[in-house]
Amino acid sequence: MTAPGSTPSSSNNATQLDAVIVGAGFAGLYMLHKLREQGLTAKIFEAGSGPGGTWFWNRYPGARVDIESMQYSYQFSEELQQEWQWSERYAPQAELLDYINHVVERFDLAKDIQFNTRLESAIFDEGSKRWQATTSNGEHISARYCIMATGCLSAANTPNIAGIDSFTGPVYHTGEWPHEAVDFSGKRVGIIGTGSSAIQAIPIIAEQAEHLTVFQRTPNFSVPAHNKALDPDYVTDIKQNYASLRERGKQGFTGFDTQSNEKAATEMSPEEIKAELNKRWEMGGLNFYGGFADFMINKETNDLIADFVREKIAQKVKNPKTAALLSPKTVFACKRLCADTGYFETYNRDNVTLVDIATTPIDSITETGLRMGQGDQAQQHDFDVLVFATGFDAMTGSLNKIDIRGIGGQSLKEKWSAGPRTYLGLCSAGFPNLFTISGPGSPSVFTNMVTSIEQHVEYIGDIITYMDNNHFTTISANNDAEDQWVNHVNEVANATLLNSCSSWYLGANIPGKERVFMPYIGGFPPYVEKCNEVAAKGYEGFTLS
Ligand code: NA7
Repeated sequence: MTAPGSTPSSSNNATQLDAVIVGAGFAGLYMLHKLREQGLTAKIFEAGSGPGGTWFWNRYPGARVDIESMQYSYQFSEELQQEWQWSERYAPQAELLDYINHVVERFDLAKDIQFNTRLESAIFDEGSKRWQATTSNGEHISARYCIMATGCLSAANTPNIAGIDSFTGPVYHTGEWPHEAVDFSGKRVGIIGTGSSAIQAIPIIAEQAEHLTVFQRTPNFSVPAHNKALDPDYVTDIKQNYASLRERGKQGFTGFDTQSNEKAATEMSPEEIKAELNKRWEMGGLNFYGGFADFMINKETNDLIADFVREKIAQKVKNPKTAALLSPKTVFACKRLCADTGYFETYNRDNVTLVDIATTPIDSITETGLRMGQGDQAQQHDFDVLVFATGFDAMTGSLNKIDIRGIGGQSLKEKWSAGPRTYLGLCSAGFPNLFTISGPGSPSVFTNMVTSIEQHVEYIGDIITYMDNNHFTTISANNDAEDQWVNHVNEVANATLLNSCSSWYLGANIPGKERVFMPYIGGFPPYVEKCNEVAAKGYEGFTLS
């Protein structure tokens, strides 16, 4: 075993580390910083050629964060949050990447990151109690801890459509966008998907392209982002008392401050409800989540919001048939709410066509476009460029790409074949010293990801300190604690309306994937309280040995 503080070394051709970290996004970078501060040797392996995770890969036109930048940023360093200047309410992808590069430089992280390298396998060696990992470059690593900072939305999903390779023009996926600018001018563009990525990209592509055809399977709820340049006085105000905003964020259900109304709609008069809806519409973005305390559990309240947004869509889109097609039929926020800038208005342009692929599904991709329906019903749509905005194999996709094997050679992918099983979203029984940052079963995507990541990183750091102080070699989640947590995650999800649609939260967007609600939707504060209780009881539910 490598003692904490030792330098990485190679023995038996394996690089010896205290911790191997997979992924150089927000999670991996802070984990590296944290462990180095604790005196451990750690190294990040990252498939991309640079840091940034989500913000490295998702470079599609219009990509920007949907949580306000003053909150969607690290809070572990007061100096960092004071010195960084966000220019817009919702930072665009390029600025987020600048921020991440600044963090890498500021904390001198690059020397412990290996880019262009995928972790291919991580096998727990029961004899040495160490993780033995191999990379895409054929390297071997031996580490006491294996920390998966692989992200919740990192494995891009390209649907398996017949003839997919036959299209002769350029093909892009929003989640794997090229680094060089893509010029759509004078081009006929086809885009498949109308989720958050498409809703951000469509208005911008439509401005450039000769013609844009949008292939929609399910319409989504979207509210205006009201993005704008940040007022310097507002920024100064926040920075003078950043801690109080951060504290309000942590007290909020979602881990960010939405200026929540604590009342359920049932406790409000019709006038109050109307005023609240209008207020939320004006606030814009995911602040909509803070309008009514009962919108996720009470169908009537949910209908009020859904009808309100549907009415707004009908007002924005001139062609009533198009407006009806764009009008979501699902429960509000059953799929993640989108925040847009001129999305619905884009359909008023002459060069944009909306095509319903729910009624007439895509049959195949052809050399010149795609074909819908079959026989007499078949329709051909031609374009020069094809964009897949078809999302991700969420929460488990990036973990399943790695051959992870724990006690007795058990594969994590096999263990999770009927849905992911974790204790607190952090550890899975039978996989000692393996941690997932914002893994399935943690609040993750239902919260401000950066806040959740920081909580996980600090919690993992504390576990490691506890183990070192008490001379423990391994920590393992107990089966019964895991069962109870999985049941709790399911119970909480089942009490909401969110099981009622085919969202990526449920894995329902991936054919063949078990339909299980993966994130923990009990709220950030109760989750943190549970984690803290577990720690206070000497990591109850874990076996330390
Ligand atoms: P999403 O939200 O999963 O959206 C993917 C879109 O692609 C959605 O409209 C899907 O329709 C559509 N899709 C997926 N597969 C197909 C096939 N086979 N045929 C036709 N249409 C398909 O991904 P995004 O990248 O937009 O956003 C992911 C998250 O990133 C988002 O929630 C934010 O958190 C940021 P469907 O709804 O499945 O019918």
